[in-house]
Amino acid sequence: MYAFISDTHLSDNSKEKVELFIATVKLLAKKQGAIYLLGDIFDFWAGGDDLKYPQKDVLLALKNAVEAGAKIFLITGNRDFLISNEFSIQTGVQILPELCPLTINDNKYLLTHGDLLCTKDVSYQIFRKIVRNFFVKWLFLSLPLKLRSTLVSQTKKRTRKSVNKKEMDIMDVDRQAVLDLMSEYKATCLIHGHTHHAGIHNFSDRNQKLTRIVLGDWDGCCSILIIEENREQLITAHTLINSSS
Ligand SMILES: [Mn+2]
Repeated sequence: MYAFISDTHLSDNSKEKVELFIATVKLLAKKQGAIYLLGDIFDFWAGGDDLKYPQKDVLLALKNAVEAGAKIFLITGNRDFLISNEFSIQTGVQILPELCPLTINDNKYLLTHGDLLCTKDVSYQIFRKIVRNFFVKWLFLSLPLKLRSTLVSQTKKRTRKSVNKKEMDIMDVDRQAVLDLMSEYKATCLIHGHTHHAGIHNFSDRNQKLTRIVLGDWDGCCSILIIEENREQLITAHTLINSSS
């Protein structure tokens, strides 16, 4: 069983979500599944030394799941791109590149967080390039944790303001960017999150049938994509847990 989750945005004011996430990971580990975390699992990751709630609990849950036999992979999102190898050492979770091909039963999937696909949001793409620069990351991580936390909450406030002003269309994925990446990786199904608009979109390009599966956030539908026996199902974490109890 393959499970895909993104945009849980776990933080210290989302205890219910944290518990649901931990229960989900535990259950998937029991089923010996492969879990793909596709970014923005944490509302913000300020560095490996920021181990207050919920980071500590989540890390422990992931470590236990790996020890119980689950294979867990993670692609970072725009909120938790500072997750580093240290995280991998602490948990046993394998960190994947921002674009990751995956073949399941001869089906070619491409996994990504999704922010890379929003090419119409030019100001965001510039910001993305700057903050992901190695030197900028190093500089930020060498600041004291308290200062990093202050900077993070200020940036979050500012982003919320600018997001409110931007049109929906600009912040959604760009069709051409999707087609280009899928053809580059010869993928027939793209799985991503980031936009929080859960759904399965079937379309075609040059006579080829393609699919784009968008994972939802965990404020609304708490979505999980399950791929099992060649079947793709977008369900809620609650449905998964209830169906197994
Ligand atoms: Mn995101």
